[in-house]
Formats: sequence, structure tokens, C-alpha cells
Amino acid sequence: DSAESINTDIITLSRFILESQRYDAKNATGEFSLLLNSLQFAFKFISQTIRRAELVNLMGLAGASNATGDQQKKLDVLGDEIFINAMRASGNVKVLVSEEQEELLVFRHNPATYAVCCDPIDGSSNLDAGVSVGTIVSLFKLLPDSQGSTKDVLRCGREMVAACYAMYGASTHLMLTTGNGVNGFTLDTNLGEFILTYPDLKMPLEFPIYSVNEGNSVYWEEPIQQFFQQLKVPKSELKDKPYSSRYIGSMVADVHRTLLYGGLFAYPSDQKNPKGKLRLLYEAFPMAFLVEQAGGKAVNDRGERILDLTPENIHDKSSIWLGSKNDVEKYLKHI
Ligand code: AHM
Ligand code: MG
Repeated sequence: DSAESINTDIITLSRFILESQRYDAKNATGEFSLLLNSLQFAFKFISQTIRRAELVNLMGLAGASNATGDQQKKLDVLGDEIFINAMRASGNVKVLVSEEQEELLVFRHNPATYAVCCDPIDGSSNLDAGVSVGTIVSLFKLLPDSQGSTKDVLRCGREMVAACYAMYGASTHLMLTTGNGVNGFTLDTNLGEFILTYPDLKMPLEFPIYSVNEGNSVYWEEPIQQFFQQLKVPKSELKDKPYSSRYIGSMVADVHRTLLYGGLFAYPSDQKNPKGKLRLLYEAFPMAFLVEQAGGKAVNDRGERILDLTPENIHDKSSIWLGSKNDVEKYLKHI
């Protein structure tokens, strides 16, 4: 009967964090656990705000609210404020880089040893159409004796200690790595808890999907055009079927699908974006870390590993190719 089919011993993110703290000497002080707790609070808050906002805005249009003529705050501004406040209040963050803030923020009063880089609401151009968006985060440990500066984040991707994203879709998901595989959680809105639903997630070795903004193809260099042509019209039609195209235009949603189903996601450089479009610190780095930890690969146009790169400025961009191991290797072979 149904009472028997209820799992009464679920693993919440809080339980997961506490249990890994018990077995992880590096995290013995619990500072990292507290920081993760503040992160999950920010994700829940942003998730709730996005879900409520659509209705509030629609009612506003109908004239039901907005009597004072107040403009609704844009969601990316709200998301940024929620995230910054949660990180400042956690006390465990010294340095914060946000896509929405030109300069890096230093919380001088926090006796903390972590630097956090984030895109509070990635894919926000999709918001009004109700398409999935997300928050992307990378974490670094401050350099020894640092009081908090750009030096703490202008580092090689391999020095990241954790990365995660929350995706606000039909459900809210949270995918997390601390360098020991990927674990995925789903928000139970009734409990207000993230529940472990994808323990030790591994992505398929290959899958015939490519995900790229093909509207940019006239601006791509010849080899990139040839590569996608080859995915659509394989040389040996008997052996290889053509790839399907899937592009949401929300990095979190496109990468999430790639993690679960496999395939290839790319934002190459082009004549309009000579260095690519996506940002290293809070888009390319954390997604590359997650994808590698799930068994995939992430490289730039030239085939260099994303995690081997080092940004010179906090908002630096990079071209990116990430996904299933064999699909990324297909690109590497091509170039
Ligand atoms: P944003 O940070 O301003 O939202 O831009 C990043 C987004 C990614 O989510 C997505 O992969 C990409 O931009 C889509 O760009 P385009 O519309 O050029 O295909
Ligand atoms: Mg973004």
C-alpha cells in the first residue's frame, strides 16, 4: 500500500552536508557546511521569488496592483540582492564576485576564508517566457593571509574547491561537486528541503545531441562550421546517425540536460564575441568542474582544458565545449 512506498529515511542536503563533514577532515571546522547552508537558503529564496514574480507581474499588468506606480524590480536585480545578502549574512564569505556587480565585493567584517563567484540568475532573457533559468556558483579558498582581493579569484580553475548550480525549472534542482563526484538534489517545496535524488551522478559517455546557438554560424570560423555540418551529415551514414539539435539558450538548462542525457554543449568564439560569450569565473569554471566530475570533459575552442585556464580579470570570457567524453573528443579530433 501507499504508506509502505513512502521513503521515511530521505537524505536532505543538510543531512548530506553534516554527514560528509563527519568524514572529511578538511572540513572539520564546519565553515564549509555553514556556507553551503547559506547557499541553499539563497537558492530557495530566488526559486520562490521567480515563481511568485510571474503572477505578480501579470496582475500588475492587469492593473490590480502597482497603484503607487512603483516599478517592479527586475528579477536579475532581486536575485543579485538576495544572493549578496545571503553571502554577507553567512559570515563565511570574504569575497564575492557577481555577474551583476562590476567590482568584486569584500565583506571586511566577516572572519571568513571563502571566496564565492556567482551568476545570480543566468539566462534571464528567458524569464518572461517562463523558461528555466538558474544560479551558477564557484567557490575558492582565500589565499593564505589574504584580506580579500581579486587575487583570491584570479586563479587557475583547478584551484576551485566546490561548484554548484541551482536550476529553477518544473522543479528546482541543485547539482553540487566538492571534487568528489557530483550529487544532485531536488527541492521538496512542502518540506522546504533539497532531497538527494541523483547520488554520484555520472553522465553518458556519448549521446547524439548538439546544443549551440546556430544563428551565430555565419560568424564562426570555418573549422567550427565544418564540425557541426559533420554532426548533421555524418560521413558514414550507415554507422553514424545525425545528431539532434537542442538549444534552450539558458546555460544552466542546456548543461543540466547534457549532464543527464549526454551530448555536447558549446558556445564557441565568433566574429561578434572573439573571446566567446560565457564568463570564466561563474559560468565556464563551475560547469566545467561539474561536467568533469560527472565523467565528461570541458575545453575551449583551441582544445585547452577549461580548468587549466586562469582569468586576468574577474569578468573574463572564454569559448567553451563541454559534455560527454566521446562527444568532446570528437571535437578535439576534428581540430
Ligand atoms: P546572461 O548571463 O546574460 O543570462 O547570458 C548567459 C546566457 C547563457 O545562459 C546562455 O548559454 C547564453 O547566454 C545564450 O546566449 P545566446 O542568446 O547568444 O545564444
Ligand atoms: Mg550568465
